[in-house]
Amino acid sequence: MKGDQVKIMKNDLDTLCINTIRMLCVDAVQQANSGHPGMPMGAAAMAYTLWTRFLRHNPRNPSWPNRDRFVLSAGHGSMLLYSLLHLAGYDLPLDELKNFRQWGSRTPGHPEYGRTPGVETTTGPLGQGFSNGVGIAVAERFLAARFNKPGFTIVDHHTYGIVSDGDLMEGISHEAASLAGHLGLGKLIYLYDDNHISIEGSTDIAFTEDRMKRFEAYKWHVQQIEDGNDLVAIAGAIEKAQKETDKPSIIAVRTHIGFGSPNKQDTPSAHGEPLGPEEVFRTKENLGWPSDSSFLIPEKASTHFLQAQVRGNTMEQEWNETFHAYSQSFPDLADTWHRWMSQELPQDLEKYFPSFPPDPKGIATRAASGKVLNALAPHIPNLVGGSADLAPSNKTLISNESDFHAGTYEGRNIHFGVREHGMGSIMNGMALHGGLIPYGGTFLIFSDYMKPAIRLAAMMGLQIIYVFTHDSIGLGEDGPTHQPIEQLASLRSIPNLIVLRPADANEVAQVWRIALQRKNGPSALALTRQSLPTLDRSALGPAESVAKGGYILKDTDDGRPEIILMASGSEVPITLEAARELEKQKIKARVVNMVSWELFDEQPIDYRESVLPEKVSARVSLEAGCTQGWQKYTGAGGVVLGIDHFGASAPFQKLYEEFGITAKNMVKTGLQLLERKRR
Ligand SMILES: Cc1ncc(C[n+]2csc(CCOP(=O)(O)OP(=O)(O)O)c2C)c(N)n1
Repeated sequence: MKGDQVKIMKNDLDTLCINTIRMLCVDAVQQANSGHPGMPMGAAAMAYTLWTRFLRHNPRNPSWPNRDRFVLSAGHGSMLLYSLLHLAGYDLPLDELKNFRQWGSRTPGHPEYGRTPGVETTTGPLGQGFSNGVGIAVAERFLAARFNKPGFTIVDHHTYGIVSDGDLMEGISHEAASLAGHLGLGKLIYLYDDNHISIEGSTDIAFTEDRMKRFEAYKWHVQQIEDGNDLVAIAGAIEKAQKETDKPSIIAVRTHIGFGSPNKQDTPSAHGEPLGPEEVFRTKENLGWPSDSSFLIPEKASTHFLQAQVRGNTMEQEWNETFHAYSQSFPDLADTWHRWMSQELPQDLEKYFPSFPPDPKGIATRAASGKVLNALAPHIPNLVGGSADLAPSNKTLISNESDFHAGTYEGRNIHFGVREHGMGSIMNGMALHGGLIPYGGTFLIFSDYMKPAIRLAAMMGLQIIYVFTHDSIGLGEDGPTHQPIEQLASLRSIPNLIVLRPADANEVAQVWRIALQRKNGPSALALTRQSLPTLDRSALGPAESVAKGGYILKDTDDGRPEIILMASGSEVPITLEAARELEKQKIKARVVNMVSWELFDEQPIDYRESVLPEKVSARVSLEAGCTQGWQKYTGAGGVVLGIDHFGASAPFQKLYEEFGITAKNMVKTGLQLLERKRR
């Protein structure tokens, strides 16, 4: 061990610290026999510079609201982040690093939000972190505009990230970069790990455009550094980036994947596999590190990194004092701040929910959604969002509110542009920041374009509201490319996402209530383009029952149906018509409105049994989408009516008729079913 100490002494403090990061990553990947050592080895120097000289954070309180955010977009390099968190003194003991990628550890293969203190977002799907960072920076600007007052800077932090070749190749980063440049998000600073290597080899095989010119065109501030170990150059570039307050910044840092490994540096094999015991030994030797050590953290390095705790405490203390003084001068704003940060809704919100009188002509549920949004928005000023260029169709615009754009960041209407994927991921970032309830609209069909971001929102348990309109063939003439078929089923298959398909205007108010109250996961509203009657509830189940997901909308006089008809959204009025027709034929039919499968499935068994009694096996469901999944409610003895093929371009009434989404078909099916059961 004596000899080891001598070797270490040869390093200056910076090199010692950087090699500490590198070797922790190498050792953890080797121990797990799985993971990605190369990226952390190459990016360690810039990460070290950022974390020890610039990042304003408090390892003792990872949720200090005004901390700088750090996003490791190249999530496969997770060990880099875990090493930094451990070394800076977050609650992540060394044993967790030794347990990298193991069951129950706080060091999963890719960073997972909520699992590890200090991890700001779940990354791994390349490009998502890049885009989340843009959303975080959007939230920072909005909150700064709303809360800061002369002499009181409450919100004022940077959003930093390390992004990789893969991040910059993915389309989503193009969308987010374009919007970030347009919005002039000057406090967003990315370090690009420009190591020229991805999995299949050199980036030359697939990625040869001038990336930095691209970013210049996006209106970013661009810098390049030739040597990824040149700490002076890196620090200088970050300083310059901080000074550029009108543009987001990217600093391309030429690094070397697997830096220090004699045989694997600059090769793709350093990307995603352990170096192997022999090469670990050689690498340590090469970097002047004790070659027989494992998970070594030299004391000098540890002391240096841990200064982050002292610095962080002081920073947070100062902020607390400022906030205390702010609370005296602006008590209402301070109170609002606390409510926003804890996702609280106004206590009197209930009285602002609109109700809609019965109306056979009715309105489209998208239009009702616009009315509900506009009735509630003035009372929920942290409800911030927009649409991917479809606001007039999605009815997502908040009237009498300004736009969020460069320089005027207090606006609540965000124009995401035709960038569904970027929008999804930016909303994730906004929610991750804290303080906002983001919502975003597009056509239901294009939920496919943002699905990876929806999935991550659900995984992270973020409160986000998706306003998906034009939710079926009911959109008519735009044809099969625009008509959702499998989208409802696809969204319903995502864990922790709830899909809500209301049947009339009053149910729209209910689904907004549910989405606003749901703090630990996203909600997707599926809304119609076409008008739906506003149901006369005097003889029907109340719209409030939507909270249970599925409920008896219309029952038989004695509550003992022979057949159960069920539907969601725009097919509910058709189903009511079918029930009336069956009644005329002396058949007792119950209509169940299945607004949300997820919420219904959460109900106690007794409730579910009361809605769908086991003994009534004659059941028919109707939904203008693919039939997949409805069998769980109709049972093997029931019939699922739906559309298991693509749509067509025609007026919607014609499409409903041609595809059998009619009361007539439901009645016929129901009669046949009863007949078969009688035989
Ligand atoms: C959306 C997405 N597609 C594919 C992958 C699988 N993947 C992980 S890393 C990687 C290559 C990334 O190369 P680069 O970003 O340059 O990382 P480096 O080789 O520098 O570690 C790929 C394709 C992924 N994580 N996310």
